[in-house]
Order: sequence, then structure tokens, then C-alpha cells
Amino acid sequence: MTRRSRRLLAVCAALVAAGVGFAVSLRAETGYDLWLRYPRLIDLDQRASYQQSATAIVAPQRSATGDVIAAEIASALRGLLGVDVPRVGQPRSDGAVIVGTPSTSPLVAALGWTDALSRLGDEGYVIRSTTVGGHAATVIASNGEAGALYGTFHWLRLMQMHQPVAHLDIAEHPRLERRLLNHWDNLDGSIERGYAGRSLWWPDRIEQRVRDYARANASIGINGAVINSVNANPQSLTAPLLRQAADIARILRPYRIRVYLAANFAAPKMIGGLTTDDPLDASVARWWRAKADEIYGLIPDFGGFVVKANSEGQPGPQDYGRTHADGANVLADAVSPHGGIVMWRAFVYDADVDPDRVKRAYTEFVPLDGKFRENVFAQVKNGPLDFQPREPFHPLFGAMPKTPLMAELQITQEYLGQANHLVYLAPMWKEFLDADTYAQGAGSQVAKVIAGQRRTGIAGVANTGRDINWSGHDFAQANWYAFGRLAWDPALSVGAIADEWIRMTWGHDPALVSTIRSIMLDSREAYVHYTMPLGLHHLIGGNHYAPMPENTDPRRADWSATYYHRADASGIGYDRTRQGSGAVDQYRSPLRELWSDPATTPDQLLLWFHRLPWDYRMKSGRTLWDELVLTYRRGADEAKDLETRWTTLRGQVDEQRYQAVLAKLRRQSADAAAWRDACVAYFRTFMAKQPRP
Ligand code: GCW
Repeated sequence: MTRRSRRLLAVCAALVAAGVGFAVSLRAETGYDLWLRYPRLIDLDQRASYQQSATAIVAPQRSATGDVIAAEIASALRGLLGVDVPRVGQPRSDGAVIVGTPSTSPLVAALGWTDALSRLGDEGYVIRSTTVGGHAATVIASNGEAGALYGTFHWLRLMQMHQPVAHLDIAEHPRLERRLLNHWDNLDGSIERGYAGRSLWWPDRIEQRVRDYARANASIGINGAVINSVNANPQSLTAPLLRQAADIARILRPYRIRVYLAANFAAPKMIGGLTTDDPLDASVARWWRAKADEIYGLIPDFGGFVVKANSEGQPGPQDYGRTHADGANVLADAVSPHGGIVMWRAFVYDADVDPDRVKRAYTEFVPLDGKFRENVFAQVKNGPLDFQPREPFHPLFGAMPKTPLMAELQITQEYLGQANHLVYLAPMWKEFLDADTYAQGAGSQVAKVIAGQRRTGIAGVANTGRDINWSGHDFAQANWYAFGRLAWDPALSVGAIADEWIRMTWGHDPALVSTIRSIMLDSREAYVHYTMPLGLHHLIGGNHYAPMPENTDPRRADWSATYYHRADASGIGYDRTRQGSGAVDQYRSPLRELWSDPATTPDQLLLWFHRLPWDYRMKSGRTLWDELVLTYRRGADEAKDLETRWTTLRGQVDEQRYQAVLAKLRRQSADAAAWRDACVAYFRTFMAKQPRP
């Protein structure tokens, strides 16, 4: 070996040892670390400056959350900076990070920030560069331990995002109180509409996995988990299962995540040996109270129940001629002495209520406004049908002023390509949160309506499972991330959330970030184009995945595709104007007028609200048929283009995740072409028979 090549080798070795270079940043990754990868920083100046601001950790002692905080900071700094930062009791030099609350930390108490902290609440926090005992320090302070934990993750995110941390003055608080994941996990470990492997906790659990799940949630502010499916097995309320729930709660507690359970309304009969589940029967009320007492004995911070009743075959109060309010209230009274809540789902669509499925929940629930106990939420999906890739907002938002509504979003991609298609859902959720309900006149956006209630919350149906990368598709992690961030602050922009996630999950190179961002931001509209152009919806069969526009389900009309598209020689679409089902009248002015007229209905929702002839003239000047075909083609082209854009990233991200995502994108573009071909061929058979003038 020549002297020169030896020197070169030595330099390379030094660089690698210092954590510089491709070897480090492009090591194979499984995706297990999510957005908490903490890869070694390459920029030495930046590393040095962070090191100055993080010479020691002062975190609350004798507090499980304090230990979590200290451990997270230590492992993040080991990763990012390559240093072991000690946990100390007192700052003895410049650069300590002091985390705590006025009651867990005498240092924080001595700062005199109590008023400011109590204004931000137990989950809010400040992060400030200041002086403590004569030493420069960063203080992460909150009124509550949860806020201290969230502030810690915020501070770590600044470094993960390569932001300066030397002169901080940040104050934050969540806009919604309950930020929950709903797990549709069955007790046998299967997950309803889960595409990422089996349940994290049923029938057994890997403690470290559950802990890492909790860390990830804490990093985005999730503070509750419903750990069993809303299609609830009554066994989940029996003593052995409650002990398991308590064990899960024990693991989640330091991360400030409360456990909630889905309750089966027929539990008193099915597991309690009662002869009735009638909510107005005294023995039933007594049973629920005793059950609640038992649960709180095991899980003192238990959050409460979610209930799916009289929906899709689940039992409920209507089995006894009682109302949803009667049903919710009996459970609400049981948990109320313990501070618990009930989330009563409004996902009901009894065919007797109205011929149009999208009208049924509103029709049933609006008359119940004011009849629920104080600690009941009505839990309402974002749209009136069922998690379609695009729906108008659910008309219940803004229509039940006396009842807090908990918005339910779906993170798992049941109708959005499951774990095979890359679809960044934040734009869809944002469209919902920003939709103006006109409940109190213009400017009554859904986000404002739900944040302005006396109790506030939002739930997301989780997409997590035991797959090594948690969510099946590496990009589905972004939806988990985005849900948490929007639950914390619905005003955040989808681009900003994407940027955070990309930089923490994939890397910082500007070209890399902008390519991935463009893929993500374009993905939802592409998906809509190839699966539900112009507001067509539910063109699927039982697997909710592949195109099946011909599907006519013998069990229920409203599980059929034909019920929704109504295509025949005279036209296509569902007439929900006043001449049709009248669903538009569940919305306030001016929406009901705008959406009654095809000319003022956005193209994106045209066939949701209208039934139109094939030669209807679109705003573009094209016929409806031509526009439909064009949109299908466009969607398929766009899917192909997502794949093409991804291929430009070869070598810029680790090969393992690169290949995994590429394989999924190939499948997606093939699926999109199949959607286009199947739907165009099917609808053409009707269009071709249209009466010609
Ligand atoms: O989206 C539909 C799903 C069902 C689900 C139901 C619900 C849990 O297809 O699997 O059941 O909604 O939200 O209750």
C-alpha cells in the first residue's frame, strides 16, 4: 500500500469513526425506529453547538415519566452527537437541560413561571434558554408531567430537524384534550382492517415493542389508546382480560397514555349473567357501575369506554326500544364517579331510517342533542359514509351544539390501498378540519367547532401492528405521525408535517426532501383520481381494495357499488339534491344551495351529490364521460409517476427501505391501471347505450 493510499484510508477511518459518511447514514434500516432514528449528525459545527447546549440532563427523580425523559434524551444525544450525556441532580456547569414541573423539580419551581405554566395546562410546556444557578441552561417546563415529556420531544425534534437550540423561547399547548388511537384489535391477535401484522398486545405482548409504541405516541402527543376493537368481544370486560389491560396500562402510563376499552353493550347478559341489557333496568345500571369500579380498581387512570351500538349487527339500546342516549348514559353514569368518559359512536346506518345511507346518522342523532350526560362524546367519522378517499364532512359537525363530538379519522388505509399504496392522508384530514360547517356563520370550520366544545377530542383508527416497520408500508408511518401532529394542532400545514417526518425518517438532503414531499403531497389526489373520480364512491367489493363497480351485495343494498353509482344508459351518480334523497339539506346554507346545483358543486364531489347524463357539460367544456375517462387515466399516470419519482432516490436512502417502497409503488401503479381499466370498461357499457339526440 502506498503512503498516499494509507493516508486516505486513515482519513476515511477517522471520518467513519466520527460518524461521517454514507456508511453511517445509509446503513440498512428496517423502519422499526420510525421518526426516532437519531442518526449521527454529519456537520461537526452543528454537533459542537448542540453539545454545548446539552452537557447534562436534569430530569425529575422518582418519577417514571422523569426516567423516560432522561432515557430518551440520553439515547437521542448518543445517536445524534455520539456522546454520553450524564444525568445529574444539579447543573454544575453551562449547558444543562433541565426538565420538570414546579412540583417535580425544585429548579423549575424556583423559576417563578407558575402562572405562565398553568395557562398552558398540564400538557402544554415552555422551552427556554435561560440561566439557572448562574449557569446557562435550557429549561423544559410544564405544569404537568405530560407537558414535560412533550416538551422534551419537541426539543429533540429541533435537533432532529437541524434547527438551532441555543436561544429558545417556545410555548406550546395542544388544541384538543383527548388525542386517541382506536385499535381495532381482536383478542385473538387479529386486527380488523389491519394491514401490518398482528396485534401489539393481544393475546400477548413483547414489552419492549409496546414501550416503543408508547414512545412514538408520546413524541407526537397521543395520550390515549382504545386497545380492543369496537366490534367488541364481551370477554374483554372479564377479570382475566382486564388484568391484561391493566398490564398494558402499566407499560403505557409513564408515557402518559391512558388505556380505554371498547365495551360490548350486551356484556351484562353475555358475561354478567343478567337476563337483560336494557339500559333503563336497575340491575343493568348496577352491573355497569360495579364493572366500572372493578376496572378503576385495576387501572386508576382508565380513560373510559367507546361503544359501537346498533350498528353492523352490534347489540345496543334499540334492542330494548331505548335510544342511543339511554344507552350511552348508563355507561356514562358508571364511569363518571371516576372521571371517565364514554365515546358513543354515531356510525349507524339502519336502513329503516332513510333510503340514503349517508343521511341516517344525522337523522338519528340530531334529535338526541342535549339528552346525553355531560361525560359523553358522540364519536363521528369525518364523512357521512365510511372513510372514503373523499367525502364531504359529516353534517353532524356543528349540528349538535350541546353534545361534544369526537372526530374519528381512519389512519389504517381500509379504503385507501391498505398497506400497498402510498397515500399521505394529512391532506384529506386537513380538508375535513378546514371545511366550513357554517354552524355559527361563515368561518365555522370543523376544527374550530370541535376545539370549541366543553370537552374536546379526536380519535384515529390505528395502522400499527407487529410488522417490523409497524405500519406495513414505510410511508404509512407518516399517517400515524401526521395524525398525532394534527390532533395536537389542526392548524399545522400538511407540507410542514411532511417535512418533519421526511427529515426525521429519511434524511435532510434538499433534493431528497423535496422529491419525497412531492410524492407525498400528490399521492392522495392521485388515489382519488384512480378510485373515485368526480365524487364516485364505494366502487369496491368486500375486501375494500380492488375495483368492483359491478358489485351488488345480496345482503345489503348499501354495501353494493351499484347502490352508489347508479349507472345506467341515462347517466351516473347519486342524486342527493332536494329532488333526490335530500341529503344536501343536512348541511347549512350556503352549502345546501351550492351543492344542490351541479354548476356550483365542486367537480370533486359532483357525482356524490348529483346524478347526471353522460353528455353533461363539465366546467372544462368536456362531457361527463370524457372527464371521467380522463380522470381515471390521469390517476393511473400519476400513480406511475410516483414510482418514477421514487426511482430518482436510489442510493440516497438505504437500499433496504428503498427496495421495499419501490416494490409497493410498482404494485400501486399496476393496481391504479387496473382500476382505470376495470371502471372505464364497466361504465362504457352504460355510456354506449345512452339515448342520442
Ligand atoms: O369501515 C367500516 C369497516 C368495519 C368497521 C366499521 C366501523 C370496526 O369496514 O370493519 O368495523 O366501519 O367503523 O365500525
